[in-house]
Amino acid sequence: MPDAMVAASLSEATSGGTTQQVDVAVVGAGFAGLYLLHRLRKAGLTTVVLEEADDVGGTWYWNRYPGARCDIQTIDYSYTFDPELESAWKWSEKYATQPEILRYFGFVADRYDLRRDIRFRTRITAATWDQALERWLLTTSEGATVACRYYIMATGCLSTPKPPEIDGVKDFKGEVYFTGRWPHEEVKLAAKRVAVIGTGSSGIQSIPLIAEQAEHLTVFQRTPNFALPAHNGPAPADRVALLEGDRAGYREQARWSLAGVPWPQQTAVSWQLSDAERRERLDEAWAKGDLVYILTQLWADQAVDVDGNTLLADLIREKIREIVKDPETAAALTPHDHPFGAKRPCLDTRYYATYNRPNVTLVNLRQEPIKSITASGIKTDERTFDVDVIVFATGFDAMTGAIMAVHPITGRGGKSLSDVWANGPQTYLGLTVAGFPNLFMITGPGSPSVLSNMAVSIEQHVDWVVDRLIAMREAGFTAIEATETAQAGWARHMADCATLTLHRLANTWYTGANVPGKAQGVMPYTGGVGPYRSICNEVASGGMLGFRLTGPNVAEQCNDGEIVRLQPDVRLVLNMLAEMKLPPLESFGAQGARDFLAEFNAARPAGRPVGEVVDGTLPGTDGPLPYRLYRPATPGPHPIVVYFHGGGWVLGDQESDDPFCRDMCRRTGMIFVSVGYRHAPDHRFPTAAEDGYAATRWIAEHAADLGGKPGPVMVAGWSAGANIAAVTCQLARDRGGPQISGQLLVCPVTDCTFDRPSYNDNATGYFLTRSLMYWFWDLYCSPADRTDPRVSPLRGKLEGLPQALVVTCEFDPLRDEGVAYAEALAAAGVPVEQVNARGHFHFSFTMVDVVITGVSGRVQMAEALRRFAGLPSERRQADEGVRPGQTASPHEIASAAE
Ligand code: N01
Repeated sequence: MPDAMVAASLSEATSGGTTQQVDVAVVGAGFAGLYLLHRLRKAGLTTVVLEEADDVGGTWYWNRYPGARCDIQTIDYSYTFDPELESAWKWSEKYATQPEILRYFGFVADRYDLRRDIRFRTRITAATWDQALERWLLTTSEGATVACRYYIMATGCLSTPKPPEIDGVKDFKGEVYFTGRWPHEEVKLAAKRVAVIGTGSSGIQSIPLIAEQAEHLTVFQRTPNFALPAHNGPAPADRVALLEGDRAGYREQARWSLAGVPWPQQTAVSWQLSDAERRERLDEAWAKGDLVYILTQLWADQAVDVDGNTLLADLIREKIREIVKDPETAAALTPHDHPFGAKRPCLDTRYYATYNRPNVTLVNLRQEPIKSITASGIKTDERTFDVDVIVFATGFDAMTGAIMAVHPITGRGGKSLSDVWANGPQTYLGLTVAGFPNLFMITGPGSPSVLSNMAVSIEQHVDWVVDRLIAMREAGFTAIEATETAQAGWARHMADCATLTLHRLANTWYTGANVPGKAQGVMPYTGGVGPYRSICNEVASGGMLGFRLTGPNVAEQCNDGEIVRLQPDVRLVLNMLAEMKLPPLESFGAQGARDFLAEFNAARPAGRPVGEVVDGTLPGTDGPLPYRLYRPATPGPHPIVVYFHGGGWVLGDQESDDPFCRDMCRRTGMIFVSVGYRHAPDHRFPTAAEDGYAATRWIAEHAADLGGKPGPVMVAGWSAGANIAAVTCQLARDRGGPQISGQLLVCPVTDCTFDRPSYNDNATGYFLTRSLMYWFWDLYCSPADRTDPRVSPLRGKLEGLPQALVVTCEFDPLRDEGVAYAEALAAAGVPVEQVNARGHFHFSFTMVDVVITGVSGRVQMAEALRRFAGLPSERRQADEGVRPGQTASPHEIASAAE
């Protein structure tokens, strides 16, 4: 509806009351709101910003407590959209104080003349979508109502302070302060007895400064947090040189990094480093005083693997004990309930040392919870503390609070956002919500937001949204809305991403756990800033995938679908491979492809340590075959798994699936013997199959010599190796042994036809291509032999085979023949479990420590092998996540983690 008609209609509805009509209304004049206003104006869109405070600054306007500073280096925590702005402003410190940051926002507001479109001291009291007018109608606490075509929440993630949830706060006769709503006038704490409740970032930043002023400070701590020294001072010369040497390159690197700060991806894994090397890395990071560095740069597995994380957390715990003199206080300050980084760690200035001061007392609320606040102070289960001042550093209703709790938002058909989000926030890209047309959120739940440098994420969101509005205007569209399919797909992708990191293993404001009664689940996007940016770009370039666009004079456009169906790490691997623009593997020739593979494997993360790795040879039918044996660190004898590597009967050797064999050896507590069977084209069909059988027979006969348990063995394999494992089971049944108690077939080749749907759907773009498979088959097996069960086990007799686990991957050309084999085994009465790993590709499970989301599949494989061997289940809590065939919401993951 045109503006004039909207005006007439609104005038009637409000009985002539005033309504401000704009293209866009923005809530909040903080980091995001200011940049939005600037960009929207430049795009020629009339805009009003509504701000509750009486000046710009957002979170930096409200959080004025002593010690408030940013904890991302300020050179990274700045606008980057205008190089002239960058050179016009110089930060005075590595981590700027709140007053300096606030001055910066004032400077930006003045430089771009932003204040004239900001209505200060104005709260939105309700926002309702009027479908007939195609406008959001906003009622406000001050002045005219607003009618806008687009409504953008730039409300920040940590804007709504959480009530302290302690009885008796109103009875207290002394002074009460909230760090998130600190007074503008000076707060005098000298000669006063002060209590601080809460030891998150706000508490940890303010406690040392309050301790310096107060007569006595009592800190009430419920959960200790990890804090690292900031070592504030001038911006580090090396970082400044890097920035100034190539400003554009530096900023671009930040935009494509994982956390929004240009540090490279760490490649060394913890188990490759000695104790001394790990300690040295921690000492270096400790001296650097950089949160993102310590969160990402020590070793590659620190944020994704519980064991890798514990190594780091233990070193930090040592540091705390070194600083805090009283052992009981040190113990109380040392976190043990969450992995390092899973809860937001803090940067501090003399935080731990503050507890060595005679005027500071720590009260451990885990031992003596607060009962109530009284007129004179704080009462715990055991003691009463009389104080003059209470400072609540108790945090925020994070991520959703400012969007949802501040005012009712009513979308299409009277849908309330509070109802839609009752079980946790549902968004598409963290930017939009199905059922709420023309509503956008900047750094909303479902976007990297608080797990990133907010400056980078805000600019990316603002640019994406404004660019879309411009494109819509050019195409004649006036309304945009996410589809339910796209939103559900995003929830699935979020859940997949949540299994990548350890955030799911902590009860934090990231998961909503800090607010009683709030739905719980990992709210920020854990897949990283760069990957997220590429997804947003893909949505736009893919015809606004997952959005419905409408306009008065154009046909509706809806390119519906899910933007990411691959597991997040699989997507990264495939993108990386695509960028390498490799020639097809088969074009190298057999030896060239083997050399390439060896080089490729040399660059992967080293396999994890096991008890012992022994190389040997065993007698094959025509001479010795090499093998590599992986023995667990636990006392033997262990059950034995005979393993056959992948490589299309042409590539690979007994070492080429080394990380997988190590991982499975550790998970199962079993000996893995990886067999070096002979390869095509030198040794064609049925050599590989016969070698596999001969090796299994010899290993079973020599189990005790190898340190294994005498009795049945198990067989396992991946790809063509799984083909050999399956064939070995058939031969063992038909040739009178050896006894095999179970078969693990991972992405097996089971048949020689190439016409199943998965061959058509997944034979390009997922590395294992149709032409590569043709090449393998041609080198190994003549067409006349291909229906022989020794290469197409699906065509063999299946009765009487050992129990099986068949693992297939959704995006694998071989998926359907694996499924067919499992179904045929079941039909033949063989006990079989079949798992189809959603979002995975042919290489997912053997790319150990690269495709992190493959862990849950390998957990299932280990469980199956233990079952085959008659051993009890041995699941670790940290491995629990989404089973590969299933979907779980982030909320289910959090509760599983609990
Ligand atoms: O809040 P928090 P914050 N009784 O939720 C405790 C950003 N930030 O304002 O952990 C007793 O982290 C609560 O205990 P527990 C940064 O992202 C950045 O400090 O729930 N205690 C916890 O100790 C940060 O993470 C900077 O058991 C109660 C504390 O209060 C986020 O804002 C500076 C309680 C709350 O910690 C939030 O930080 C400041 C109760 N009833 C903040 N209720 C920078 O440096 C809560 N607690 C940029």
